[in-house]
Amino acid sequence: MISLLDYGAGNVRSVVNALEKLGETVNIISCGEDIQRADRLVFPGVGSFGSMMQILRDKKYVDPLQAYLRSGKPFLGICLGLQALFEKSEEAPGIAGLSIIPGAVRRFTVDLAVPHIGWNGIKVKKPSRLFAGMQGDEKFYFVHSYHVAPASRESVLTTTDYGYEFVSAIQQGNIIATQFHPEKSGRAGLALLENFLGDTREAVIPRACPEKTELAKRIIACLDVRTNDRGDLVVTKGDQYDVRENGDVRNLGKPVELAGRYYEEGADEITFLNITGFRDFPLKDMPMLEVLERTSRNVFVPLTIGGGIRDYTDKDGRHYSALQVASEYFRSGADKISIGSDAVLIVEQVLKSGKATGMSSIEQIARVYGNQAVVISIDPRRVYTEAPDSVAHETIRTRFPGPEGEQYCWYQCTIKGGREGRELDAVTLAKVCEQLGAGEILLNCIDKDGTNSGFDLELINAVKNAVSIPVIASSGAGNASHFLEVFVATRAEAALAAGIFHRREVSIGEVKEYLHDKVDTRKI
Ligand code: 1PR
Repeated sequence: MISLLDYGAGNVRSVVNALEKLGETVNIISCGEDIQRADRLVFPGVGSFGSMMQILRDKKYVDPLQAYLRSGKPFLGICLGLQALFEKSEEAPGIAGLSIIPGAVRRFTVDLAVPHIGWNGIKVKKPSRLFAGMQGDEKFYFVHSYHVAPASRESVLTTTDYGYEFVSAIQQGNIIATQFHPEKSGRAGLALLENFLGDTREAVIPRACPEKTELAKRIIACLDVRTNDRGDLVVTKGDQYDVRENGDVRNLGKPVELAGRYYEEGADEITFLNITGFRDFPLKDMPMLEVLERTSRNVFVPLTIGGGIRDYTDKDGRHYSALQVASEYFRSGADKISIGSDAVLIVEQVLKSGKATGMSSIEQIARVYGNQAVVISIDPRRVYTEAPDSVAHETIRTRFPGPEGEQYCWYQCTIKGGREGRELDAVTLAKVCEQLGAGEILLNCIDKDGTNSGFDLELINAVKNAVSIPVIASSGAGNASHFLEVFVATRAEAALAAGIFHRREVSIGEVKEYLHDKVDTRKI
């Protein structure tokens, strides 16, 4: 039996799933006495430092936790569960941490995208049983804007490079804590968790630790999901967003099975988009919740879910906030949620009124679950224009002139799955969403979707150059070389594809093999 501290702020289901996969029975802590009684404790922190410490205080967990940590019993902290061990954090000035390890938590000061999201390596600084049987060149999944800075090097177990070298795991006696998420780090992460559980393993420094670690470019598989005319939930795929062929919704497989296949093939992340979420309320018969629950039992890489995340009033007048919808998704196994149509409407409102309300879905979800948990999915389409100043939008000079020879274009945001164009451009949308607290941009392109003709590099550069959060390039991948092209010609942190993977035209493994030696990716 292993105890797990869940203070109710995010996706702990994946940690429970990973521990259960390894044969453990998990006891969820529900009071301070449970902490005292625990023999082994896992603390997966989620959300923000300030709200975490507040909840721990309100629940009267701080004293028993400190007593547990001083008892010498095994402890594994994950992400904020590592940061909590320190005295203070720049994320919440004036709020004390558990102060078990001298030092502070600092925000990244790098000229790179923050949050630091994705798969990065580790440099092991002292022997630990955590690494028994490992090569040392494995990558683990990180998602954070702050990192710990211990006062002394004694407790440092691993470091990682992101702009500069930061501490990515600590070990002090039986206290082990990692900034990365083992429960989201595929096979390597499960092996590390197993080593934590098997406390008789020999302490080692793996042989092939890198001298410098690198954040891998991520390859993401995307599953557009909807109910077909027979009422079956299917993975479908559009051709410039038209998912019907001879009148029927294209059926490319079942969501849970397909996600499992992509995990095995080496996808670094999996995204589900409930593409009719804008018209069906996602919590009504909850098929996507079940998809997430079932997927997260066997898939140990990050899961994103989008579609229908917005405020909603049902036919009986009952109101649901976007935050409630998102919370259900997080509880069911999602690590990030993605907001499409609602983001466009929010930004229009902010631009009109000149200020943010603090109450939009983006702001509320980012406040509770952290910026990294909020992805903005943009569905833009090209609109050509003759001169950059003839429209009130961010335009670009294009290498692919329009039908009338127009040299310029802007990218019009759409809502409702591309059905409705709005007077807002993708660059402005991305910038405002970043200011509101979004942590990542999923950048689709209606013109390119399903065409197999390669990513829209001009669009990706225009958006990437306007924001400092990570950008996922999406739409148009037709072969492995398109992935190389997007990583060489733009600074996108990740590339997403759907059709070529669903139709088995190119596998994720083949993409990674092609990129080998050219672009750093996570090895399968
Ligand atoms: O607006 O918050 O309810 O979210 C709806 C979500 O559903 C949005 O993220 C929107 O992108 C998505 N969506 C809505 N309609 C469609 C459609 O196809 N008819 N799919 C749709 C968007 C685009 C990508 C696709 C890539 C890669 N699909 O997700 O996977 O273009 O495809 P490719 O590699 O085959 O070219 P809300």
